[in-house]
Amino acid sequence: MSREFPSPPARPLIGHIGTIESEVPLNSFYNLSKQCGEIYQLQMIGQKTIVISSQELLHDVSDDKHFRKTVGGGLKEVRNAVKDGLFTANLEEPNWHVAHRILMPAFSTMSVRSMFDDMVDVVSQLVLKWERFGSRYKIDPAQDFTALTLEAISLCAMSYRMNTFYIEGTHPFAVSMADFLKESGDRARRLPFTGPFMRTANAKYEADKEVLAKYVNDILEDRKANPTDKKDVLHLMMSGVDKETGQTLSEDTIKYNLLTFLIAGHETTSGMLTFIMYYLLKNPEAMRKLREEVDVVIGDRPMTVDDVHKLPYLIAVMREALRLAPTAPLRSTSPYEETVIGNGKYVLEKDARVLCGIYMIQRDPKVWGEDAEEFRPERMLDGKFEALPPDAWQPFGFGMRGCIGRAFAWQEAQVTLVYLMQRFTFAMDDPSYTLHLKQTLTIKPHEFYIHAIPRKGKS
Ligand code: MNH
Repeated sequence: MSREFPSPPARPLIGHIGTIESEVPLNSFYNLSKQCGEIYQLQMIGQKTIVISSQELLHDVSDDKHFRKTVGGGLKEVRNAVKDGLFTANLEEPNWHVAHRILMPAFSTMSVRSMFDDMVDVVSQLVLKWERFGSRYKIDPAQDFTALTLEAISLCAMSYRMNTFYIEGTHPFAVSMADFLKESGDRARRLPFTGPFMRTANAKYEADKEVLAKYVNDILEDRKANPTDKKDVLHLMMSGVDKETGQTLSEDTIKYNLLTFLIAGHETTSGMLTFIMYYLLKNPEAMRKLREEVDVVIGDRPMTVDDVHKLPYLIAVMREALRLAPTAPLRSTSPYEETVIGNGKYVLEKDARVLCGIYMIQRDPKVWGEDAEEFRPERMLDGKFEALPPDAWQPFGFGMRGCIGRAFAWQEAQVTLVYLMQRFTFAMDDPSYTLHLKQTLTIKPHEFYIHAIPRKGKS
């Protein structure tokens, strides 16, 4: 049994900070897992981080009784704007428990079904934009899908139109959010004593935080001034009572969670849609099968909420894209007590910082075979997904702290992809493009552009 794990060469004082590339840290984590194996340790600013990258080890630490989510690194910096909102709260914080109990029902499959019409509204705006621009226009799918997912979460959850499709370029809120998240990540990698000297970056950071807070404030004030009968997520936030404690959510807690949903609810889903576009364009046979499924099952009629159960190949495509490109590629956890994992091989000390390399784990050749790096939706079909070993596929996190927006993201992606398949065929702007990643807290394809060609007689 070992307590110390393989480690790449370190440098004095800064340890492994220089070992991890700053543009796409994930590439370094991935390469180190090839080099060091399923568990390795890094020394970062005096703190030891243990990185795991196999399904077996992920399964061992996916256990709410013995492990808890830790909010460190970039995520801790995100707290500067959202404090103890659902995503960034520590389990010791009572507000997490109260907000979790009040808000879980708002994102159940049933509640999400009731958001179907609003989702169609938003997707229709994207379709209209791409139809108007026509096939010659070079689309930045990451940007347009970001507009889509931001509009969807604000309209569906808050009945508030940001009107992201009616603004030149990227919506100021989305710009501030992306910059805020980027700087939060950068701060976590900077040496501690350099922070105060980053004057320009710090001023920009504060300004971005204000833009975010201002929008959330507007959304809440707008609702107070214009009460509605619609029982949306914002309504539940303002009126919900926790059955266990009798507590309601304070105004600050409402704001932190509104911002949490706007942040957590859009980057991951837009990244997922962009990766799906990439993988479908790189794998024409998968594109063909998906188009055929949509044409046969739905054809030209408008999609209904019940269609989401009738498209197994679409679901396989979504699962396979999130396997190869989990848009939240890393998560952190910690054992409450000293804990042995890996079938007696490894000892984790109490409170050890464990980084789960979901991105690597979902390519574990022991689980996925020699073609693990290939996009093959067929491996998710015909009961094969259900027969996977536990936690082999874990893009939405685990247990108590798992994603609250999973059903929402799922339905949103289904509606989007069905509408896009019905209306367009697609081509890559540069057919020789190969995937490189852009990483903030999430990942998406970098500098990937497409063309959308309206299907004749389909509009
Ligand atoms: Mn989401 C937690 C991935 C869409 C709101 N989400 C998580 C976690 C992962 C994750 C992983 C756990 C993180 C951790 O352990 O530190 N989320 C995704 C992915 C998609 C996604 C891959 C889309 C694809 N998430 C969404 C959407 C919303 C949302 C949409 C909002 C509507 N997610 C959350 C919130 C949490 C979370 C809130 C925090 C839950 C908690 O800890 O209580």
